[in-house]
Amino acid sequence: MTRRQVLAAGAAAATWLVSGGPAGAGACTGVCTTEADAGTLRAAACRRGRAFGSGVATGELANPEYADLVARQCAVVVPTWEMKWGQVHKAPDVFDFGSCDRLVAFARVNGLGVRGHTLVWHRNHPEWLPARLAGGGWRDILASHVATLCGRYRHAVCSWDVVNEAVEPEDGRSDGLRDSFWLKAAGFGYLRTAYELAAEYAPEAELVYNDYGCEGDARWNHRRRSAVLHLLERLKKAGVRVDALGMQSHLRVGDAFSTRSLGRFLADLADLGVKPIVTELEVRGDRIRGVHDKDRAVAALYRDYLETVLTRSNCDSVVTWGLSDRHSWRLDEDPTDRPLPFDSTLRAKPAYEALLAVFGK
Ligand code: 9MR
Repeated sequence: MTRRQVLAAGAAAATWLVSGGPAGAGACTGVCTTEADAGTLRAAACRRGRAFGSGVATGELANPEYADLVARQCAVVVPTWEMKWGQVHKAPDVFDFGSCDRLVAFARVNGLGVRGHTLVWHRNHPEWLPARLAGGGWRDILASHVATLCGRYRHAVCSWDVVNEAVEPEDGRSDGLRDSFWLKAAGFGYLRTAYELAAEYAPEAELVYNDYGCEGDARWNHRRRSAVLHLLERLKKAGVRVDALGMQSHLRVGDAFSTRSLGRFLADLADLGVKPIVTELEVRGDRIRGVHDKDRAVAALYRDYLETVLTRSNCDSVVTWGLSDRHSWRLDEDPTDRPLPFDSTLRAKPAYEALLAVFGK
């Protein structure tokens, strides 16, 4: 089946897909091959036992040139939208896997792994969810959601963002947790239960806690780091499996950044037995004028940041939030920004060279 046939075949292709081959062996590095695609980000990362990938929306793959670029450069894809609760679980007893199945089928046909994003989040949820959780049935609702998604994609998803963005120090709680509708309905129990369920229904997958704001060196970054470490420690003490911290890595040139303090945070994670992975990387250069200077500055931060993470931890997966500037969510704020490795015409930029160089080290 060709890539385009798979995209057109939709749900039927996914049924074939989920009844297929073996599950991923924990992390997404199991999909690495380096033979056919020398010179790509995928090959450069795989050579050192790491997986490179990108966030993708199914609709973007309608462009064959872009689909080819993703298939060549990536070992892993992540649905940026299609797997979220609001898309797949629109009514309590109704699941819609149409666009998600097409993306997963694309991955399968091209030999790519899939990172699942995300089982629990306080955003992009269906309207019915908060009231139902508050009504007391949170455990059953969560169980049905996790069992259905993890079960359906058990043979495709090598790594799950089980919970996304559960800390918010600004909410003023002493434990640093976000005062979300999840927390209000279930307390800490929703976090613990989400990981217990994921371990049960996705036993072969890597289980990740995913969050933003742990990369930089501003005061708010330090507060977020503390809250994240506290949460991870609590989950570990509760006896649940959390394999990795997904560091979203939405970076911006000019923000406070220190390799030393990032190194300390990575050491703290190692003490907890939690591996960092990079899950949604892009670098905004909106404060820099001129394409040439902007591209250089963006590439330099890609290099400095990844060099720190890759040399000071056991990070084995780097995912950018899109490959081409054409698809970056950051362009909503500044349409002239250039935060991703390829420009809007799919030409490689200095950021791409920086990634290749860092992966080669
Ligand atoms: O890039 C994603 C965008 O297309 C979606 O509309 C949005 C809401 O679902 O989510 C964006 O991705 C977010 C990710 O899921 C979590 N971290 C922040 C990302 C950017 O907002």
